[in-house]
Amino acid sequence: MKTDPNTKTEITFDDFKTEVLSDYKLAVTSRECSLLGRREVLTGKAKFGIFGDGKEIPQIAWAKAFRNGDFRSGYYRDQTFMMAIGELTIEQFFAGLYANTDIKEEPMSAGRQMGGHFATHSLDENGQWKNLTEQKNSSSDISPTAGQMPRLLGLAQASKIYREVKGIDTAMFSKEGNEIAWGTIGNASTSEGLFFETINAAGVLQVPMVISIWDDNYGISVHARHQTTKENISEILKGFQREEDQKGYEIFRVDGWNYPQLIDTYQRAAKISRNEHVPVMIHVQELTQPQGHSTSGSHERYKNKERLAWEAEYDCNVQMRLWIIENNIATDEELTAIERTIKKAVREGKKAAWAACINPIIAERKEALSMLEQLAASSPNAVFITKLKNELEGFDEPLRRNILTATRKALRYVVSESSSEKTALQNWITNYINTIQPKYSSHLHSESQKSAFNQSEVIPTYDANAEEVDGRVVLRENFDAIFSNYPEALIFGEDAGYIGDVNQGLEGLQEKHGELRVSDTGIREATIIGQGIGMAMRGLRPIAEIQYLDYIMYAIQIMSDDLATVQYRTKGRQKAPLIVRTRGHRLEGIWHSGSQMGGVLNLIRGIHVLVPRNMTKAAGFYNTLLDSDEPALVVECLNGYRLKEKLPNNIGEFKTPIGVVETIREGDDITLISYGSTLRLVEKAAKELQVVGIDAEIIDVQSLLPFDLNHDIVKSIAKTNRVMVIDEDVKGGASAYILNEILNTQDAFQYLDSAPKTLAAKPHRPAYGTDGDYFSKPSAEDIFEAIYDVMHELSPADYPKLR
Ligand SMILES: Cc1ncc(C[n+]2csc(CCOP(=O)(O)OP(=O)(O)O)c2C)c(N)n1
Ligand SMILES: [Mg+2]
Repeated sequence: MKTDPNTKTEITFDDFKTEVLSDYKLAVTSRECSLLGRREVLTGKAKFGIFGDGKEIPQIAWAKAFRNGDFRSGYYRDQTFMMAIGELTIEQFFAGLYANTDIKEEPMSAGRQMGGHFATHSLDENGQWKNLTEQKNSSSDISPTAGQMPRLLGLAQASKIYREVKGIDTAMFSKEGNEIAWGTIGNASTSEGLFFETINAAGVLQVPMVISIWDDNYGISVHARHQTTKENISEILKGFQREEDQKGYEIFRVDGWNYPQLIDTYQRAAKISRNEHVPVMIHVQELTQPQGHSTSGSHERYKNKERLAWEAEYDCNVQMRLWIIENNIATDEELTAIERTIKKAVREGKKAAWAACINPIIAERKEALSMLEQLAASSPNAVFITKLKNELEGFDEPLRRNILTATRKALRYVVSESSSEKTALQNWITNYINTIQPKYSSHLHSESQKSAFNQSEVIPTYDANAEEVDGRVVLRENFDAIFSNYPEALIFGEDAGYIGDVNQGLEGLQEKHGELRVSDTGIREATIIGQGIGMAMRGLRPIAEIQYLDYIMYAIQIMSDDLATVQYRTKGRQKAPLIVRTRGHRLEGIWHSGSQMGGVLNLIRGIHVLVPRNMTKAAGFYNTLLDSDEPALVVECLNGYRLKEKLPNNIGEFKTPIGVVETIREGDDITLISYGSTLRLVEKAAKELQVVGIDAEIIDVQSLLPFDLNHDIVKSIAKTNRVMVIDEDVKGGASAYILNEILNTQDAFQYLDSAPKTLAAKPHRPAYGTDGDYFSKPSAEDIFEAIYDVMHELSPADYPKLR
């Protein structure tokens, strides 16, 4: 089904005819998949369908320009393209629709994403890189409209880095930066901020990115007049057009039903972008949606008769067919015969895909039925068990949950019996869940050798007369070592380049390591993250700097929807080990003091969240992360850059372990759990509590996600029998998360002699003045009094009320 990527200049008519007919066959095959796919949803075999009908021909033209090593970052309309590059068969198309959980059958996501969300495998089954230069690559799609754009920027930038930075081992990733990152987006989705942010950034960076806009005049039911100024995206983006003396974009416009023009346009676009590293925009107009937007509704509701008639006439497949006949390439009869054969092939592929999806479940059901039958034979409650068995047997298209519902419910009928059949069923259920659960839950994190969980601690060591330096110097020296040791590492962000970041943790490093590796970016947090995701997907080790934690809100959507889900949504076949560096906690004012940790923690499961209390700990985290293959957010303490720390003599080597807490003060009366800047206040309060005879143990969490993997906190609580979690997030935020871990995961309840407490900030953000912090976040006095109150409750005589 593959098309020939090399459009030859001089070919015989037969060659030409073969290529054209092969393209037409592909267009018809893809269309037939869309038509049958819709029917599968309407009859209930699949849950939801969104297809590429009406966009076939431009995608075939695009595929001819797409080479090994190139990357796609697109959206749900691109099935024809995926078929054209040989990465989607009819069976796989239907396996996606049916959500087959076997990655061999459904290589896009093993049933985790709805159909129409495409991907190729960058990693093998052990999480090792494949040679990306020898295959055609598609980054894994996400559903939020325009969410593919930030990543596209990074995929394109990687080529620039590989072409221009010396010393990187490019063997698996790039051939002299000759790869194009190809994006696709719907016309309506260009209304999103992420689209405009990416377009501007790619123009500034001058990266080999070709963005195709599939314009069908609609976004679901909403017409272009509500979406786009002048109803024409390439018209309003004209100002991006490059000029003789000014860098910018090359912009093309082409009709989506014009096969020869499309081929010509894509060839020209590829040449410019690949050779010159110039971004290109292709506005593909006059596209249609033969079946409407998706299976959720019909477009007859919002398109008038004229529009529907126009769409029928300008359907790109219909136009290609006409063109073939008009140019005497093939006859109507030849084409009809081709269409008939394809219809049959798609029907058969669909059947095979359904069998591959349902047969394993039917086999699992057979086992369950036999267990139930045996259980019934051995139980006085046979009637009830047999009823469950019959129900399970009655499903024409059983689901795994039907199997578990029947078997788990059956156990309730034999709860007070004892028989070998009961034990057998109990074991069967446990084994079944253990086998099946990973199909739905694996690979939230890397499961490779390089997983951050496999990294062990390397303690910082010091000369006897180690110098005391500002914390930022420890960081700077460590980043210097990182850029020397890892040629593929690079850092970028607002003010991160020339001045070496707002706190000078990168001072002098641009001069030393070059403008491409230590660079300034525009003010555009979402695409800073996108640069990182894309480059990390292509084998580089980016560190994306978000200037302040407060501003991560602009980036949190893409971190949550894209970065956090890369491993999970590809079942471990893609990764983006991006390090996000930021600084936060306790400075001043509403937007420079933020600790929206609870929100962050809940939104980015899949990314490690690390909160080092000082710059040595932070540097150690960067060293650990660079040796692992996972994404992480590191929040440095904003008020810690000028505090003195000893300069280790093993800079670049020491490693802070991930998911490991540290006891920083030992005590017997109460365990205090905290992290980041608040820890210094907790330490101060603990010293003052000592004076009144209260002996507090302090644990630095360090790593919020993952959390205390060794369960050291509960060991401390077993000793002190009391616990308080203190942080500067709002109530119910990170402190509630920590307490939940302690109570539900570590079962600390049994050791507690006092109610477990949290002490958090006021629900508002801090006022700007120096007193703002004191009256908004827990102060040393608040901490002292809260702990004192716990002890007062325990023994009012020893600890009389303070006020
Ligand atoms: C952020 C976000 N908002 C809304 C949606 C729901 N949605 C899915 S597709 C779509 C319309 C997209 O239209 P367009 O970009 O023109 O692509 P087309 O489907 O027409 O090819 C909408 C609103 C979404 N997926 N993501
Ligand atoms: Mg549209």
